[in-house]
Amino acid sequence: MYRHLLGAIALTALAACAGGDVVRKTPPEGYLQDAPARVAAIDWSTAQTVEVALSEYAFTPAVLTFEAGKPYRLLLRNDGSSAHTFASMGFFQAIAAQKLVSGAGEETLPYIESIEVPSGGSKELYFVAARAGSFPLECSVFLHDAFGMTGEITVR
Ligand SMILES: [Cu+2]
Repeated sequence: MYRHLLGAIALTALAACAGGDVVRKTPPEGYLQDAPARVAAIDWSTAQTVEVALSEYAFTPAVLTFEAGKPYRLLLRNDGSSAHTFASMGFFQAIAAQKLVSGAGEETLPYIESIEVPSGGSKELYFVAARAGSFPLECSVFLHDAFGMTGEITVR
């Protein structure tokens, strides 16, 4: 209970400095504990770019597929008029993230729960896919998932 409370306080503090992103510097339970070694083993010049547009109320494309062992640059672009998030805990637990780049700078080796993209803005996530599976994707802004802002991510 006490541990959970501390975790919640730490998360709130981190979220406040990262422009709406929920990111931690040490791997929470369920995340890849060996992410730094996986990131170090990759030739990042071979990263394939995948672009996803966020808008009211959709991800385009809404179905994403990545191959385990391959590096990617996921470019999240908000074409809408309000902030949206790219939230998929299962997916974030299945990857080793090298860095999350935004206009404000970059976070290296982030353990991500949610990425927020402001209206008109973009963020880039460099990651290597690791664990196979299918994971639900949603925008965590109130009611956006109910309006259809959902998707699915597969790592194979
Ligand atoms: Cu949204």
